[in-house]
Amino acid sequence: MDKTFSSNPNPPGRKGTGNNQCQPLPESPQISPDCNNLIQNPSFERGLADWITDNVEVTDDSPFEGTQVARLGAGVASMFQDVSLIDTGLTPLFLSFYIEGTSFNDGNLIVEVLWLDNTFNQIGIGLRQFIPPSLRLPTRVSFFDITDQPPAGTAWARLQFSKGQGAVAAEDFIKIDQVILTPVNSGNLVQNPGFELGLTGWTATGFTPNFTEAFTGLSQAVGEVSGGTLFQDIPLTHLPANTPLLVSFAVRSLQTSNGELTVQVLWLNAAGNPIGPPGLDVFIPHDTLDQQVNYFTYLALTQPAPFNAVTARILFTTREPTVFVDQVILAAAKTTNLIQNPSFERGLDHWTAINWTAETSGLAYEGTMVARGAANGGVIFQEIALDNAVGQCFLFNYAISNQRADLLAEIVWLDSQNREIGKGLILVTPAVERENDVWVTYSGITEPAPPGTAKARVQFIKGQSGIPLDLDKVVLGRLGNSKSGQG
Ligand SMILES: [Ca+2]
Ligand SMILES: [Ca+2]
Repeated sequence: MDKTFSSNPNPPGRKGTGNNQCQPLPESPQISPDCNNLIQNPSFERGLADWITDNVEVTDDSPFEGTQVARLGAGVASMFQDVSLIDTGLTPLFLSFYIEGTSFNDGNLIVEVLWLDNTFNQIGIGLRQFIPPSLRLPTRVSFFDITDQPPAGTAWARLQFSKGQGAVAAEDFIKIDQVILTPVNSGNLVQNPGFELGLTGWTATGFTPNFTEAFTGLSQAVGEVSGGTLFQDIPLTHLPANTPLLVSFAVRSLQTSNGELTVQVLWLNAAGNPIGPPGLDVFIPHDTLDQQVNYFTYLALTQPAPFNAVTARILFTTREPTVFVDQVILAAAKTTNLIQNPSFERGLDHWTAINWTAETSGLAYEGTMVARGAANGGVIFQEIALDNAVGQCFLFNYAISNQRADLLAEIVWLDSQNREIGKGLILVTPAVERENDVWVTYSGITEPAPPGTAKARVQFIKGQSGIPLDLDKVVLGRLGNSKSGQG
């Protein structure tokens, strides 16, 4: 393990100065591709290299991605990394990471993105989220958020995790893996997205504020009647025409109830009437929610807004109570989801499969069907034509459950002759021996597409295991525009 950065010469909260010899410097010059994941060593595969840490170690105990995962130890612990924003155009940043705790006894966790000037003085806060221990039953959850726009003069973003003392020291640790910080086209367009102000900004029927066991912060919305609705209208008039939206939310049920919900993004014209098909229209079955134990985080890219749309309405409808909703995100993206039949609702249309089948399931991540990789292993893939992809990076996202086998999820660049010209991303997701029917959402950001890229192939290769693995909702699309790209 690389111990160079395991001490903490510049603790979080202490101002750094440009002349401070203790100011931690990266191992090598950080050349930030302007669209890629800005985080170095994001999956802790080089131990704690590039991170400044206090009471953090790496472990091979059920990593989320790769072979290693960071573990913030018992008592107080912290880690941070500074990334250059010089080439990013100072857009807001999309944040994602994987979090796993042990129990309600864990300490609090705060994740922050701080804006620093070129002498490492803090000049603003882009994001500060309180993640209470209630989230961290020992299940696997992905976290999504978006920062504010960095102020003029921002040179660096500091991503920082700080952990408090837990109630029972022996059980008190938090694991973090697969950290993503990457430019996105806008900040979160949702007002009061975490229901910290109750239902302020929302229109609700059959939903009430709730202040127990929130996903983030201390509150959430709970739908306690069948047919309850919760919506917010988001103006689109300041966005370019036909902008697609990134959508994310966290949802939970109770194992004693049968919570089930639909989530839609509707486009409204100037008269307030819905126009065209919804930008997003999914339902999450009650058996799925019942099995999660914990919150379930969801991510999608909508269709582009129609030309005459002036408002996007994010609408949650309770098909069966009880449903808890938190951490709602809508932001401007650059493309819709480029995957055809991404949720397998039309079987294996557009997919090529060996030992994978499409199955009807009451435990789908969304809808009624999933792709199922056979116990003996197999591969499923799809090729996607890309316009003006050279120099651009892509968000890749998918959900899997019953992961008893190793799975390789890859983006491969193809030229116009269908020859492989490089790999954009390889996520290595190892088998986990627990949790029946719990969905986990994986995300990654590709490298910039190399010259000659005409297509991307998305491929999932499953190894042998005792039981099948389920895959649902595959997303490939762009969040932001590369300054250096051709598109
Ligand atoms: Ca890892
Ligand atoms: Ca599905």
